[in-house]
Formats: sequence, structure tokens, C-alpha cells
Amino acid sequence: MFRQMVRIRAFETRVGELFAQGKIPGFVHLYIGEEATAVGVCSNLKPSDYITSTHRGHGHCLAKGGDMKAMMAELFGRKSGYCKGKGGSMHIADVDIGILGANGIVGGGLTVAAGAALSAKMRGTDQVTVCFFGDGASNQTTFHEGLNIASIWNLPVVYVCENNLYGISMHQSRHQKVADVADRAGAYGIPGVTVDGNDVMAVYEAAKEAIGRARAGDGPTLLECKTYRWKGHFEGDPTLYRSVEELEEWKRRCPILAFNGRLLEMEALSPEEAASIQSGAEAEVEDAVKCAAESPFPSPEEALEDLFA
Ligand SMILES: Cc1ncc(C[n+]2csc(CCOP(=O)(O)OP(=O)(O)O)c2C)c(N)n1
Repeated sequence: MFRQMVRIRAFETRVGELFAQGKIPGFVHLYIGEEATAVGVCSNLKPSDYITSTHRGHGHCLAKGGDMKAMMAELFGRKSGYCKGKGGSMHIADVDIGILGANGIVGGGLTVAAGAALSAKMRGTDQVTVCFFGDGASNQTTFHEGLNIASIWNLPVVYVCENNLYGISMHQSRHQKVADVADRAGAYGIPGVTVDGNDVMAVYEAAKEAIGRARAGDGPTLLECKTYRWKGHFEGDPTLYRSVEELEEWKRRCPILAFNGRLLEMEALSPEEAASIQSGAEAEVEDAVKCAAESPFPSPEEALEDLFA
């Protein structure tokens, strides 16, 4: 789990730099600071399980086993990318390993997840679907429709709310009266659990229980992970809506540093191993950048290929 969090951080940090240099077209929403949620949850999943992701989805895709090279090439708009360079950051999918798609539509994954879970149930498999979404997305109608149908049909789905305190520039307290999104589970008669989303072990344990329930046929759970995004809503956002002190406070609670400290204390990891994991992740990212930059752009004639109506 430590390695996965470090890989995500290294990928995202480099993507931020490349975006600033104009090498990545389109919009980019970084996940830095939230790594423990994707990793703690996805570490409980099998390749055959499903996830649905969001506009801030790089961490989810890497944690579920997504190919870093295909992701980077997609961000660069190149042919070797997941969508042949035509989708970009918000449209990464790899159905073979259960990544049903990142989604630029806020709340777009909630009903898709219910559908995937219904399909698993009808086919009689033990596949679980995990749906990632934000505090802002929990105000969408799809949240209520998705949770309602999942609860009445007892579907094998875990709804994971990544509460990073903001919907674009709007603090959570200004867009919802509840402090804990997990409280909304009560309206659907399903368990609602809130955990420290920066504590990868806490997330892992809570997700293990929720995923176990779903796999055993005991229905959905709403799991809320309280976390924070260090970067702006999108790359280039001046973040005038929050204070430097608030950001610094959350940086002190860095999920990677916290877990590193814990592993060192337990003597499960040495400082040398931690450094080698860090340099290994950086080398992997550089390799992905090199492959992406060397891959050709799709030709204009390909613009109308792979379209479904
Ligand atoms: C249906 C829809 N409404 C509005 C938007 C514009 N929009 C993009 S991101 C966002 C905020 C999302 O906040 P949250 O769900 O908390 O996720 P976070 O960005 O915090 O990860 C909004 C309103 C959109 N993309 N889709």
C-alpha cells in the first residue's frame, strides 16, 4: 500500500509539472493528498471487481491496477493512450481489470455502479463494485437514485465518498447541512461509516468490512473518507477560497508521511527501502513520460472512429 501511494503521488506530481509546461492538453484535476483512500479501498479488490471513478480519477485507476504508460499517453493525447489519445484525463477506462471509467459528469458513476452491481448479482458472480465520488456529488440526484436502488435490491456495491471538504470553491458546510455525508445512508437503510481518509489502514479496514458485506450478499454500504486535496480544483486554480494555514495543516497530515512513519516504527520498512520505493516510482513515471512523448498523435481521420450513438 505504501508503494502504491508513492506511485500515485509521483505520477500526479509529474503530471502537474508537465501540465504547467503545456505538454498535457485539456483539464487536469489532481488527487495529491487523497492517496490513502484509493489505495486503502482498492487493496481489498480483486482484478474482476469493478470501480467507477471521477474527474479526479488517476489515483483510483492506478490503485486498481491501471497501466501507468497507457494513462500517461492518454494524458498526452497520444495513440498509445487508453482511449487512443482522444479522451484525456477524465476518460480513463480499462474494462479488463474492472475500471469502468473515470467520469467528467459529477455523480455520473453512482448509477453506473448500481448497474454494474446488478449485473454481477444477476450473473451470480461474487464481483463487488466500488463507486468513488466526492462530497459535492452526494448532492446529485444520481446519489439518491443509486443508493436507493442499491439498497432495495441489496446490490453488491460500496459507495465511497471522498470528502475533501470542497466542491470546486464551495466549502462543504456551504453546500450541505450534514457534517458527515455517511449520515445520508440512514435514509436508505444501509450502514454509513465515516473514517479518517488520510489513514490508509483505517480506510483499508473499513473498506474490507464493507466489501466483505457486499461480497457476502448483505448489500451496500456508504463509506465516507475524510480527506483533503492539496492542489486546486483543477490545475491553474488560484484557490482563493481557502487559507494557506488550512492547506499547511492538512499537509502536516500527509497520508504517505504518516504511513511511512508508522511502517518505520513497526520496523516493517527501513529508510533505505522507503527511499528506493520513492526512486523506483519516479523512474517508472519518467519511463511512462518518455513512452508517451514518443507515441504519435492520432490522425485527424481517426476522430470519428470508436464513436457510439
Ligand atoms: C453534472 C455536473 N455538474 C457540474 C459539474 C461541474 N463540476 C465539476 S467538478 C465539480 C465539483 C465536484 O466536487 P466533488 O464531487 O466534491 O469532487 P471533488 O472535485 O472535490 O473531488 C463540479 C460542480 C459537472 N462536471 N457535472
